[in-house]
Amino acid sequence: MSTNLIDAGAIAAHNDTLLSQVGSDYAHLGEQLGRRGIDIERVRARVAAFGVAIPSWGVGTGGTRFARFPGQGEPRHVFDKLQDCAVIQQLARATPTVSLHIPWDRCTDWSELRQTASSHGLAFDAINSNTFSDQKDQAHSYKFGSLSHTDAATRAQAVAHNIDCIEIGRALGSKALTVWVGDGSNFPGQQHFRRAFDRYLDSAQQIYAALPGDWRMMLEHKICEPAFYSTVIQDWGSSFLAAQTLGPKAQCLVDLGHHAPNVNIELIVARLIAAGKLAGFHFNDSKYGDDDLDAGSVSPYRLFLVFNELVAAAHEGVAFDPAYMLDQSHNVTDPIESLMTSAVQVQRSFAQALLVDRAALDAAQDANDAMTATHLLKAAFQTDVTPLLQRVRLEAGGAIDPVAAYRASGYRQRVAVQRPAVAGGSGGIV
Ligand code: LRH
Ligand code: MN
Repeated sequence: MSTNLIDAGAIAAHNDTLLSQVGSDYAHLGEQLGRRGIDIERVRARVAAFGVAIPSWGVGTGGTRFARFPGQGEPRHVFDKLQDCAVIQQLARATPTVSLHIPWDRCTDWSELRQTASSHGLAFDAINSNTFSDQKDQAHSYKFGSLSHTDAATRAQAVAHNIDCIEIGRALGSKALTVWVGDGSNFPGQQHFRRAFDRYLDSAQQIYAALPGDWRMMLEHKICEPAFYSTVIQDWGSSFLAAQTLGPKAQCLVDLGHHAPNVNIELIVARLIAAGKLAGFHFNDSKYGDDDLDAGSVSPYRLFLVFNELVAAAHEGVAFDPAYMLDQSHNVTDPIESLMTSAVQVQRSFAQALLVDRAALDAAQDANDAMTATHLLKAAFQTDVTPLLQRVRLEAGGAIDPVAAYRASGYRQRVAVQRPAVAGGSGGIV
């Protein structure tokens, strides 16, 4: 059983104050769903089995290019980050895995890290490489790119780093490598689009060749930033082309914030599912650019529509196994509170998508009855599944209200004493 960083007695006392309320709300929801031919216990079992990975880089306070304002008790290293992830899992019970980023999470003893994680009841999801920033005493700079750089030695350096990440992931029990590159250009004419893509493919093929048999390579597209005229893997089309070229172990990762405003992301998800190329997700929310805001905090209906595509495909027996991960930057909130709230929001969108009357929707679509079709989606989205999510947490030993239990625990104040204060400073997301 994992370590209890929050006193289990305090969680039980917290839950006791809400037990009867959750009981009656859950019974009422069950009755409502029953009238719609939905067995709440079946939905609860599906939701209880659902988990989303925490980005290790999200447990520290994030920032922008302008500034970063660290909070109290900032994690100092990957072991502090794991401890904070354990608190999130202990209270919200929806995040059994952590996605690491190298070299931000570099440590000297990976087996010790793996043991620490399992002592917290945590495992490792995809490992993220980083060829978008230069490390101290790095031979070749990534200023003008990495896997697609015009200089062969720089490309080789970037390939070697990704292969190093695979070795680290193997030591941690991870089964996937996420490759996001910032490669691109800021001026028309600066980059030869086709040659840059060919160089990227040549480098990616060398990384692909180093993948263990049961691993996946997740290619993450992004419309802009840090390059602001063109990006080598700019959209799902470029990512799909690359994944097709590389082979069956290469798939496309959808970061919700990596698209132009108002792009229909749920349609992209449907295309990638149909092509057997959906790797998974980096969930977050955005209003303008890659804002990395908390998932579902701005457009919860959009998040629901993504899950509607996932649940519809699974319902129709399409075989796919997307990785669910958060990727957010917490600039003004306690990261632990944001990550718990976002994990529950993602869980909520999945639960709501399970409530869609698929047979009625299929019939309405076949009959071109647009009003009935959209009403069927809204009926699911507008169902308050809070009592179901509370029940899932309660049954799993978590807190009915994770943020309230977390604040009552004084955990942040406790780690603030153990972890020296970090001065504010220049920008950067971590
Ligand atoms: C790029 C990105 C990528 C990570 C980074 C922290 O914007 O979404 O997934 O490597 O954020
Ligand atoms: Mn991402």
